[in-house]
Order: sequence, then structure tokens, then C-alpha cells
Amino acid sequence: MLRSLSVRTRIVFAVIVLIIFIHASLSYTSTTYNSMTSIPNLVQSIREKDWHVDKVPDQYYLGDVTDPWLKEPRANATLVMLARNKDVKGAVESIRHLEDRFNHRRGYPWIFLNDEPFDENFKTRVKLMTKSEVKFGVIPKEQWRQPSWINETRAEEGRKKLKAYGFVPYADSVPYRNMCRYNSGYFFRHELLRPYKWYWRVEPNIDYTCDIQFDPFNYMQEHKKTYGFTISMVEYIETIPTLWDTTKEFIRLHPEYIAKDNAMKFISDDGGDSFNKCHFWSNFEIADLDFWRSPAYMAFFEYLESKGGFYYERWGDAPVHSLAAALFLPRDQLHFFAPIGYEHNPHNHCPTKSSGFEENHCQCGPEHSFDERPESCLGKFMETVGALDMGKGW
Ligand SMILES: Nc1nc2c(ncn2[C@@H]2O[C@H](COP(=O)(O)OP(=O)(O)OP(=O)(O)O)[C@@H](O)[C@H]2O)c(=O)[nH]1
Ligand SMILES: [Mg+2]
Repeated sequence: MLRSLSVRTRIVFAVIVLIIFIHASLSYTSTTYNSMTSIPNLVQSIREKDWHVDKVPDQYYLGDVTDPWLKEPRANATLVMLARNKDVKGAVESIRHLEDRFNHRRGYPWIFLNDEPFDENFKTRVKLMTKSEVKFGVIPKEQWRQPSWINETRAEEGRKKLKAYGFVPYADSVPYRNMCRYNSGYFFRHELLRPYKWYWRVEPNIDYTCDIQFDPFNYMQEHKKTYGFTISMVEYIETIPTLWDTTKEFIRLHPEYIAKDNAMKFISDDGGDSFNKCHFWSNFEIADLDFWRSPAYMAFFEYLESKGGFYYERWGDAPVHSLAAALFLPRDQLHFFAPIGYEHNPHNHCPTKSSGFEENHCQCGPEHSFDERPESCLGKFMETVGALDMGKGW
């Protein structure tokens, strides 16, 4: 039969046989060649090319481009972290957790603040964790130091006294006091935060333990909320012995700032006479920056500042924020984010079954949730806002 074909056809036939032979031998001897040329892999690589077509420029590529959630408008919001260069490992871990559980689908920008410039190592490693816009800011010096009018002898006595208790964290640390004062009165004024209305505070070394399948900023906006938390607890009263009396003095001077339907019941068991130590744990916060920028809060902070308690005692930003939120806001503007699994060692909030433990693929143990502990103030919060259950609606 071959003899009946022309010479040219015979050559073509021989070349085809040779190609098939070489292909078969290479496929048999080389796994790389085999996987590169297999039909399913070729189809897959064509699909992948199709997937990456320039419909979505890389910097906006946030995951599955068919995800309808990517099209939902974003709030005017930012994620914000205060950190030192030495916190880089804990910082990238926190970013990774929040990106994986939430932000890779939403693309909110990140702002990092430090009392000294971030080094290249910090910046590079942080940027590897997110496709979002990332900005690094330095805190103005005068906002991060003990003011010169503070009586250092009295401040030192205060630090020694707190240290002597033996159980108070950061009892004699001045940088910790700078941090608490900065978070109380200054972070929301930083130029990088100025364009934003909403923020989500993130610390190094924290974990998000459940998928967050809703946008908390949009939730806050739609439900007219101002301050959101996940964990609330009782404070070390030794760190704030005069904070409550100072707050009461402020209330007497400025009754006009007290909201009509406030959450006094959350912070006092006797109608405002004494403080019951309950506060929101501020290492997690999703809140409206305009609240801190409001005349009520600014006047409150200035009043507290004038008393020197950030340095003579160790007033924390958690009780300061909490007292303001409980007094200056109507209580229905406070929000408990039940479905957000959050861990800041040694405590965690783990959603219950009814607040999304299963559908949000939580990795935490609900039996270890701080909500179940006697030091938790969640029950008091629920009594205050009149909630009957802690289900999804919360
Ligand atoms: N730039 C800077 N950030 C700080 C400093 N001290 C604390 N921070 C940041 O301020 C926040 C609160 O500090 P933490 O040390 O976590 O305080 P804490 O949560 O009360 O205590 P921990 O149990 O140690 O987490 C974190 O985001 C820290 O990274 C500091 O001296 N400089
Ligand atoms: Mg912390």
C-alpha cells in the first residue's frame, strides 16, 4: 500500500510517525514533559489564561472574580494597626487571618501606625499579605510622650504603686501609657485616617477564627450603629482608681453630652453612683471615627488629659472608650458582633451555634468562649440593650 503513495506523502507519513515516537518516548521518560503536554492540563492552562485576562487588573484581584460580594460597594473604611517594627511576625499573622477570613473578598485598605518609622522588613512583609492598598504612618512625637507638665515624681510613685500589686500588666511601663493615651485621644486624628469614617482596629498576634461572610462596616452603616465589639469584661480597677469620679465630674460639667437612652446600666449597677468595671475590650473595635471626633468625646478626652490619669494612674483606652460610648451614645448604637470569632490571647469570643459557628466554619471551641466566663460583661450588655437572645440578629 505504501508503495502506491507518492514520495512526498511517504516523507510526511514518516515524519508524523517519528513525532509520535518521540512524543511517546518523552512522555514515558519525563514526568515534566508528560504533565505539560497532557490534554487535560493543556485545557486547564488555557482556562487559567482566560481566568487571568486583564478584566481585573492584578492590584484589584481579590479572589474569585465571579464572587458577587466583590461588587457590593465598600464603606468609607480602613483597617488600622498600631505596631512596632519588632511586632512584624505577629502583625503578618493577624493580617493573614483577617485577609483569609474576610478582607480578600472586600479589599479594604490597611493603615499601619508606629511611633517611629517602619523599617523595610516590616513594610515588605506586610505588603506580601494583602492585595489591598497599604499605608504606613508615623505618629507625631508630641502625641507619644509623657507631657512636660506631668509631675514625674508623682507619675513614678504611681508606677511603683501599681507594680507593687504584682499582678497588673504593664504596671510600670511608660510606653504602654503612651499607647493607651494615643489610642484614647489621637489615633483618629492621624492624617492617614482623616479621609475615613469607619475603622476596624487590629492588633499583632490576634486571630479571626470564623469566616466573616458579611461586611461589618456596611452592617454598622445600615443599622445605624456607632461602636462594635466582640469581648467585654471587667477592668483591673487598680489601673483606674479615679477614672470614674473624674467621669462623674465631667458629666456634672457637661450634662448636655449625655445621651437620653444611654447605656449607663452597662457600666453601673446603681444608676451611676459607682462603676461596675465593665468595659469593651478595645483591641477589637469596629467603630465610627466621627464619634471620637465629636465635641462630646473631644471635650471628654481633654478633661481626662488635664487630670493626668494616663500617667499618674494607668488609664486604658478600653475603659475610656467604653465610658464614652456608654454615656454619649444611645444604647442601640452599640453593637455586639456575635458571629465574628475573635481571639486575643488569652481570651476569645467564639460564636454559638445560633450565631453562625457552623456556617462560618469556626475553628474556635465554643466551650472556651470568654462569653461563658464570670468576668464577661456580655450578660450585662444584653440586659442593657434589652436583648433576649444572642442569636444571629446580633
Ligand atoms: N508603635 C508602637 N505600638 C505599640 C507600642 N506598645 C504597644 N503598641 C501597640 O498597641 C497595641 C496594644 O498594645 P499591646 O501590647 O497589645 O497591649 P495589650 O493588648 O493591652 O496587651 P497584650 O496582652 O500584650 O496584647 C498593639 O497594636 C501594639 O502593637 C509601642 O511602644 N509602639
Ligand atoms: Mg494586645
